[in-house]
Amino acid sequence: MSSGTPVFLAACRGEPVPYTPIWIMRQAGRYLPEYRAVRAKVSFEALTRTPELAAEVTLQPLRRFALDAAILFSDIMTPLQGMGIELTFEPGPVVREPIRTRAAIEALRPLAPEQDVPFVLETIRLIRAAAPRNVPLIGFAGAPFTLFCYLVGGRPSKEFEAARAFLYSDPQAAVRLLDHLADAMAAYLGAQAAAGAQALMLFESWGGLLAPPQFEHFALAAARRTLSALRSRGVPLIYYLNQGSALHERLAALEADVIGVDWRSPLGTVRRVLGAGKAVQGNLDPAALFAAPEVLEREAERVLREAGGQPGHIFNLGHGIWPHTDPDAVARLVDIVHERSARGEPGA
Ligand code: 1CP
Repeated sequence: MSSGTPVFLAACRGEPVPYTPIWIMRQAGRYLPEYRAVRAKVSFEALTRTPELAAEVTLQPLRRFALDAAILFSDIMTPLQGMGIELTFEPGPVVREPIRTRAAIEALRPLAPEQDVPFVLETIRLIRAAAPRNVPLIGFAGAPFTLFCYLVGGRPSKEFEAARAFLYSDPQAAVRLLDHLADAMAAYLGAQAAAGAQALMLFESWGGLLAPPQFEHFALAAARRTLSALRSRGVPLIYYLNQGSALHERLAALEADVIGVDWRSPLGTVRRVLGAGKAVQGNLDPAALFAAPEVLEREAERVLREAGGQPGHIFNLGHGIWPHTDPDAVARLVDIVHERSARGEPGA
């Protein structure tokens, strides 16, 4: 690691680090009383559209915990509003007119980030001006297929029946919509990097619903389109795949530096499947934060051990932190990860 490179960025690139960096998906959120105090006064949507407030809640967890990265406070659906999609957060995203026809796909506008989502770019500038230098800012977007699930399905769902049926009933139209979303997210993430985001992450929360051939043909092809367009930005690219245990072998050739892994797959297995060129991020079960301190410690050590004491591991949860988590458990987790990994145990 060259001196001065933040530990999180070095780990993304697979360089040796003095300790394993940690950040937590949804680290700005309802489990923090200071976040709830802000949300008591404004709606979620107003919060994401007011740069001073979105920057403030992004910074809140950094004041409490020695986290190694910040993540922009926004939502994966926010840029779609800029493309002419009407939606509300209830609290999950609900699309007023789900996209089901070729005409609806052709009517979608391309995204022009500076005009359509200037508040996101301004939020990034404010965070960069205020965040500690050794805590890089992660920008993010929804992966095309995950956005497709909400756009076609219309609302949160366990199975996303309408979206998955669409892949089979009109595969060409599905690819057209996915390509459109892939290009929009490439523009969106590129603008985030230009505004100061130091790593870019795609959330593929629903890719794990697909069988391997459909995952490859629809979800992965679209994600690849987005990531390839971002390669030249020179910032680490992270692809988080939820419920991906049957799909990891397909990710070895993806243009991402880091693969985010849910808690169902042991990191050792994932690393073997991905090969040496990729870093991994994860993958503690969010439920482990409810365990007694010694159990949490044991579980965190197990994740470090699975990661193998090799460079290229960023500690995280396997999915977003739950709203009723005790913040003190997060403080303990951050300390455990830093202390154990700095001592070189129990990885080696
Ligand atoms: O009213 C409220 O409190 C709104 C709740 C909320 C919040 C706090 C939503 C609606 N989005 C967010 C913020 C958010 N969403 C962040 C913040 C940055 C952070 O600290 O991590 C991020 C990264 C997201 C990303 C997101 N949104 C994902 C991908 C990650 C994941 O959870 O798998 C997904 C799938 C969404 C959709 C969404 N938006 C909101 C909700 C409640 C949901 C999930 C709906 C569902 O279960 O289908």
